Amino acid sequence: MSDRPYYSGVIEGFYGRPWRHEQRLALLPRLAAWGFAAYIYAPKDDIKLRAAWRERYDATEVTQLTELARACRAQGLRFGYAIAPGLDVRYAEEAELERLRTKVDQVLDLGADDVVLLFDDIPHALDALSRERFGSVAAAQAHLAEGLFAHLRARAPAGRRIVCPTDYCRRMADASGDGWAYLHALGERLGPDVDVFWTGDEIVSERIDAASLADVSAALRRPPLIWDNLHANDYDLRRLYLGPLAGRSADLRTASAGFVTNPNTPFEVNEVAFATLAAYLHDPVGYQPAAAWRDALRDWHGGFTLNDGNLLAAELLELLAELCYLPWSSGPLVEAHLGDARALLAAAPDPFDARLARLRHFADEVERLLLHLTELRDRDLLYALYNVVWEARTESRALADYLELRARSLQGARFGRPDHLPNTYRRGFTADVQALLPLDDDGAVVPHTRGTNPAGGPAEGLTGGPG
Ligand code: GDL
Repeated sequence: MSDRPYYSGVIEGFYGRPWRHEQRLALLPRLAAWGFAAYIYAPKDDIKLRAAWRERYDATEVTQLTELARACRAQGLRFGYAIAPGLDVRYAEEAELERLRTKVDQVLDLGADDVVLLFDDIPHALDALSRERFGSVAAAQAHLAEGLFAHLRARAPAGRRIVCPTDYCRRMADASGDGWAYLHALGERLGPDVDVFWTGDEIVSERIDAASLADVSAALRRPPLIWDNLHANDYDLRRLYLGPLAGRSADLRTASAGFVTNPNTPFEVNEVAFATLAAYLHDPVGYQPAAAWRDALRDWHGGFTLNDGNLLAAELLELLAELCYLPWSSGPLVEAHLGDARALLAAAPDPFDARLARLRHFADEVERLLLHLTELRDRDLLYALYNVVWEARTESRALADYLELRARSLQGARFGRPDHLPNTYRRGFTADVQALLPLDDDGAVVPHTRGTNPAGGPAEGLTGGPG
């Protein structure tokens, strides 16, 4: 076990549009109130953090980062700054280490507490000179890290120093051939005061527990610091995650050096991710996802004021969160509706089946949700939710309509929805490829073969067809 305090908080570590300065400033008091220890600035698309990591921040950026550092301090939060030189750094050139030190000095000067060196999502390859000098990626990265950290130990001894390895989850370590040797070599070379990030068995892990950390802790010679991507949505921007933290065991707390969450890219929709993580970290043993989820929604509800001054109906907020739940499932009631739809599709058509009426009502409710959301006073919140709820509305209506037609034994009739231009619904490059490569129930690709109906969606006739 490490003698350093448990590290907890939020890492703004996703791809896509970074949060705005005012948003970060607004977030910090909330993070402090939830009891988190730190905020880490790590947006992949701050160009000066990754692609142009050698470039110094300009005067405006320095002013903002300084304000951020001050605001963290005022809230009793640590301010972590991440830098990701790995796309093009030449490890063997000492001048590169000097550039890294100079850049990191700039953010320490403006008040950063902790420094994170990111080696995630970079090629597993070294330039010729680095290969010759270091022989392995681990040795090259450790040289750069320890070169930087030796400087930081002298300059900012109270700061935390964190590395994100190139293999940062079990799947990657298993897949890359020498992944475990890489982690072992890194663990051997990094000072014992350095923390190492780990996202679990997967990049987005359904479960993380102490047992699953045993071998990686041994390889790294330290308990990892959990970087949780449970609520990250940057890999599929058609989705949002508003379900509770779940699948993180109580024994994880003592088996890890800390826990930070990398949440949904849209700033406005992370209340549930943060509040439920806070509840879990506060009491990992007593943590109940369903109860924490309801508490979080209750606290978030005040943000859903409509134009007429009333709040969005509580059951609609719950429906919203159920539609956008967790990566592997919708919320329990929405799953029940999906189960009804599957059962109806498998049964003989029956217009009096009660499930049909329930699905019609469900489509009406999703419609009502979208309608009321458009009346939100917080327009940024609406825009963050818009696409996802719009699609949910369109698809739940299509499902109800299709099942209705089928129940009346009219499914052979081609119909297009009156509000769809012919052949525009579910089209575009990505949708077209998804139709060519549909998934089976286990998520494996089953290529569409001529004459069969692609899996994964209501069948014939819904698009109106090209003619
Ligand atoms: C990743 C990236 C992260 C991204 C996340 C989810 C890590 C360590 N790195 O691979 O920036 O937001 O997946 O897509 O998780």
